[in-house]
Parts: sequence; structure tokens; C-alpha cells
Amino acid sequence: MKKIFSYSGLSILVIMFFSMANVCGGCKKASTNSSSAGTSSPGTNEVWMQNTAFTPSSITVAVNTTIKWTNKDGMTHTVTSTSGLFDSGSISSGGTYSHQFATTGSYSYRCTIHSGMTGMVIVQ
Ligand SMILES: [Cu+2]
Repeated sequence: MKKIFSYSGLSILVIMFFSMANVCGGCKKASTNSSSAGTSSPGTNEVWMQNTAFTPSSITVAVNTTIKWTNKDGMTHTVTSTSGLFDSGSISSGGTYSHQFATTGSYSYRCTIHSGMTGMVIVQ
């Protein structure tokens, strides 16, 4: 009787260990997924349209770099050069726009829908 008791006690410990390991594994998986799917900041040569603003509002890149804008908002935005060099047209929620900058200079742009939404690309 005593042997059976200790055996079942061990079984419970083993079961608890594995279920805890599974829970931890699930936690790790969930956090990895959320960090890859919903990263909190734009990557290199990326600009986000988020909360009716360009983030970063000013980006500095080397010549011939392609910058990618991604609309993270639920509303439509545009990426429109104030000098007429580039214009994305309407970018709906989740949409992207890319433009390659082949010449050094400072290029300001804005969203034509939201007047306070401005950004700058500096090409060196
Ligand atoms: Cu906008």
C-alpha cells in the first residue's frame, strides 16, 4: 500500500511537471508570436502611419534606399511629396507604399487627408 501511494504521488508530480512545462511553452510561443506579428516599432527603412502620424517623422537613409511606408491605422492615408517627387495615392488600412530615393537631399511629405500629418526623408 505504501509503495502504491508513493508511486501515484510521483505520477502526480510528473504530470504536474509536464503540464507546467506545457503552460510555459504556450506562454513563450504566444509572446514570440505577438512580438513578430505586432512589433511595436518600424524596422530599418520603414515608416509607419500610426495614430495619424508618420513614425519616425524624420528618417535618414543612404542614396538608393527604398523606404517602405505601412498604414497601421484604420483610416486611409497618403504619402505625398510636397515637391511633387512622389505620391502614393490613397493607402487604405494595412496597405503599403515604397519609394526609392536615388538623389541626396531632404524630402518633406505629408498626408493629403490629414493636414497635420507630415514627415521628412533625408537622403545622404
Ligand atoms: Cu492621413
